[in-house]
Amino acid sequence: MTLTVHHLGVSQSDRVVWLCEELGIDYVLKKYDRSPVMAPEAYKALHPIGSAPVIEDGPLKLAESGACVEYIAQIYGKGSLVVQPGAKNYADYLYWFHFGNGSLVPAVMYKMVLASSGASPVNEAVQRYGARLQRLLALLDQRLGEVPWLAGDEFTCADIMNLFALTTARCFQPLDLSEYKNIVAYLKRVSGREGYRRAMKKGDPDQDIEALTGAAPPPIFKGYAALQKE
Ligand SMILES: N[C@@H](CCC(=O)N[C@@H](CS)C(=O)NCC(=O)O)C(=O)O
Repeated sequence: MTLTVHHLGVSQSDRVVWLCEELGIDYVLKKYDRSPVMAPEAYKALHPIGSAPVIEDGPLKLAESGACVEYIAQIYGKGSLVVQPGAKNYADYLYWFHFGNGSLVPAVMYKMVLASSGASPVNEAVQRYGARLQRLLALLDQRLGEVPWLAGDEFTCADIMNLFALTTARCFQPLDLSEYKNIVAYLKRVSGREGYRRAMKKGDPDQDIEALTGAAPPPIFKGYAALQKE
């Protein structure tokens, strides 16, 4: 069977391309451009939810980043980049794997939605969700001061699940990470990985890796910036 990864440009399906490159597996990459900001109709038609990522493996069609990442790592990677039950860092792996989509991405999204609604910076919800994002980033920064990768000494799918919020998501919601020194050092480690560089070159060749993984916010996605001005 052939694994097909449907990748929407500048989106969280970059995780799946990255995983495939880290694993060095054979896959077909189908790319779609945002139109102008959301997924184009051809992408929406892939799955009832219409959001990226979507993968296909023979008759199987699967969405949700966490499900796609687990499926590929287990089926195609034979458990590579996964920490197995019984390992001393198994619970760390589970926690940080789910931290990405369970807490970090939603916190960045709340900030983005509130900002685009025009809410004042002193609005109670803006303050509350801003404080939540800061707590999450502080915890992440503390963790990365203790270990090089989120599950411990080794790079795993937990890293793959979290990176989007720290890189590509900042093309929609500016986030300066300068005060989080360990996160900044981590992003530098990620940017040095061959698998990550290959994935970005194949999936999002127009994105500047150095800008995405730097402390300062990367440039806002063109279509989104135009929408904000309307
Ligand atoms: N929890 C889902 C979220 C998927 C999601 O919202 N994807 C965004 C890309 S960052 C998307 O498809 N946006 C375009 C659209 O909804 O039209 C996952 O991790 O797969």
